[in-house]
Amino acid sequence: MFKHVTDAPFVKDYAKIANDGYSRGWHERNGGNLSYRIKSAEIESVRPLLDFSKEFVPIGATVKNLKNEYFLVSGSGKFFANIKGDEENNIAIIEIDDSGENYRILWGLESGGRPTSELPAHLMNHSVKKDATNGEHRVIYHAHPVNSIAITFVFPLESKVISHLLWEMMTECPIIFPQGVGVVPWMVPGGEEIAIASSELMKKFDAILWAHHGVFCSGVDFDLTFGLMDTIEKAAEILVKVQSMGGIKQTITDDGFRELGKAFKVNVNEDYLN
Ligand code: 2HA
Ligand code: ZN
Repeated sequence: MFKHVTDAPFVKDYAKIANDGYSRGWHERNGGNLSYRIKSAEIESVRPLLDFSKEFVPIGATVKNLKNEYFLVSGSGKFFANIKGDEENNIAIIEIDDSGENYRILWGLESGGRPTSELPAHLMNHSVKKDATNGEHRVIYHAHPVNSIAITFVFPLESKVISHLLWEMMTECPIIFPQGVGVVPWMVPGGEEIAIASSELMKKFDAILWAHHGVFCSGVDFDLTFGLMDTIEKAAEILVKVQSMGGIKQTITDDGFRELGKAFKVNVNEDYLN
């Protein structure tokens, strides 16, 4: 049992990752959002500090398999720069109701506010990933990393093309994201349409590139999810540099990717190899 919600390790880990993302330059102003599906032992460890008196309000999506789950989420319009050290005003613990259609705030956003504008996309992605990974994935992370956005102005917006290029940029990429990266064409953010498009792709991918906007990643814990974002962004940065030096002159072959898959016991997505 903790004296403050902010003493709980899952809240500390959340704030650390938010701050790391900010330090990387991925969260200008209120850009990006982060959500964590809280484990039951973790929610019990802070339960006496939660306020169960607020009304439930609509999510804007239906997430039946997340009913009665608890999430730690960033606040709409809140700046990642401010999360660490001022958690209670910038993030919130929310509870999903029995229908999977409504949520209420149990803690946080003390000076007012709502959960992230991308709450429908976050919860629909959690819903898909909970099923697809037997409950293993708990983190959904959205950021605005410069190079990952930049490449969506130059290369075809096709999952196969972008995935293959990113794999080529760094030998460990096909091991870290063997399925590749899904690509969502440009859409208005914050709504149901982009949430549905993203969650469709999340059935297959752990990372999605939103054209001209940013990246969505899913993972087991904060470190792995942040690590995935970081790897994709680094590969995108190398791609920008290679392109700026005149483009690819030599690269890793597709048989090389197949050998990597064998050596590291991962299934590199054969649909994306030639
Ligand atoms: O400002 O990143 O996609 C938050 C966002 C919306
Ligand atoms: Zn965004």
